[in-house]
Amino acid sequence: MAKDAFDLVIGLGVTGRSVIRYLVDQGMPVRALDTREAPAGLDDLRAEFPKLKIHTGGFKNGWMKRARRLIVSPGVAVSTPAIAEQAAEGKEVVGDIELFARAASRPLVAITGSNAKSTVVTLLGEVARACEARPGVGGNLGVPALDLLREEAELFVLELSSFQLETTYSLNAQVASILNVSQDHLDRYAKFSDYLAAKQRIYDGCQVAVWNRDDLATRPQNPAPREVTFGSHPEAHYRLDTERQALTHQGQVLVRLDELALTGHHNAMNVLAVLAMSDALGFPRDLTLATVKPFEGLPHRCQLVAEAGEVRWINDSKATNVGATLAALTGIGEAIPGKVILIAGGQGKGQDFSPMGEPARQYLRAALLLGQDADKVGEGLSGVPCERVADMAAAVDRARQLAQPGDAVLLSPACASFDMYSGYTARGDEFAALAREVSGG
Ligand code: UMA
Ligand code: ADP
Repeated sequence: MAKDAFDLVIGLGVTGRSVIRYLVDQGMPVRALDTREAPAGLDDLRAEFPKLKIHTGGFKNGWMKRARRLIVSPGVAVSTPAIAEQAAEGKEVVGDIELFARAASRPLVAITGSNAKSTVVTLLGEVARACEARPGVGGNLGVPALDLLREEAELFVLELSSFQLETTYSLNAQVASILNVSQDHLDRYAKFSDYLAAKQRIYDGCQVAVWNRDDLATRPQNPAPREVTFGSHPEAHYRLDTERQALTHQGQVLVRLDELALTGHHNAMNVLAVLAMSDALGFPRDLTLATVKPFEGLPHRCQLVAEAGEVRWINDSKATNVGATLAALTGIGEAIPGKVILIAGGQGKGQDFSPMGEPARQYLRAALLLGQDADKVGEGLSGVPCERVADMAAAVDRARQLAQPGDAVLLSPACASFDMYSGYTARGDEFAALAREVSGG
């Protein structure tokens, strides 16, 4: 390496910090930049790495040219001209997951999908823990991947986003899975096929591919050495058998649906994926089933937060795309005696909301729409009474007036929250607090 060569870390968020920590630990020369003038936590970063050269407020031309390698955070598009120019000149452009993949010496389970990643990663992590496999669990969810290398893990379970996969070349997972694919992040991808292609990279070099038999976009485009499927399709290896109301493997019942704390078709798919991956890793079935059965799911995902006057208030703030809201609408619509009052809207990320129209007409009493793209969501819900509301308090207040016994008030926005909130948790927390208030605590 040339004497003054350095790696340039782009983006000073959670990922950038983990990359800096990792490279500094390796004794590698590193510099870092952020396109914002004053990224959050800059002072802490300077305190942690007093010698680190940091630039803020844009791409520093000289550094971009002189760096031997660019390590780009997932929130920064590699198509950004300043980065694309360097890549075109042959400079190596990678992300944190590529560095992780090159360094990790333990087996890896890599999981992506438009929805269900966090649920499946968390549950598989719990299964691995119950089986004493000492998993390091993280990635797009929770601990950034490179920080996991500091733990004494025997197995890694990573949630990976399409953004992370775009800059990854050597994943070589033992088990890899695309759980499902539906429209998302179209503000970042020119075409849906680009998003899909990013997701497909998860299978590169994998030993076992676990894919969704009901969703052919999840099938590896290049055949994997071993492929295992899940779904409700008759040919799925791990199958939701609606007649027997059970999850089966090769026709044998593994668990009845009424033994699971998780509910809804989408969660049946999630449990099947976990069962398939657990078997692929050779974990004992009894420990796996004992872990899976009582798992209640994560907060902000179809979570019951209040109930009064026979009205249920359900927080599904993590539904930041149409696919997730569809799962909630049908799952909850089918399960309750009454109708659903849907609270939706926010940043639409270029999605088409019309797939929500049919289940909305079937299950909704009304939709209360808020945020930047409220009108676009409303266009997808033709035939459903829609009202525009100013904020969450107005939405909850109006929902209280509309709700009848047997109904559910569902926050499932199908949109990102950043127009009004710091993130989906802040949005869900506000909804839950208001729901408890109107339900009498
Ligand atoms: N930045 C720039 N220029 C830009 C955009 C961002 O300089 O054009 C800077 C920001 O100023 C900031 C930093 O980059 O300082 C933020 O980097 P980032 O946006 O890549 O975010 P991180 O804090 O590194 O968090 C990322 C993931 N965020 C995104 O992919 C947007 C986190 O997923 C993830 O938990 C974390 O890495 C650890 O792996 C969040 C997420 O929303 C939860 N992910 C998306 C999703 O789940 O839908 C993909
Ligand atoms: P991700 O990490 O991919 O965002 P989460 O487990 O956090 O996934 O769930 C995100 C949203 O997707 C929630 O609204 C949840 O109810 C919904 N969801 C969970 N599993 C599925 C599935 N299999 N299909 C569609 N939506 C799902």
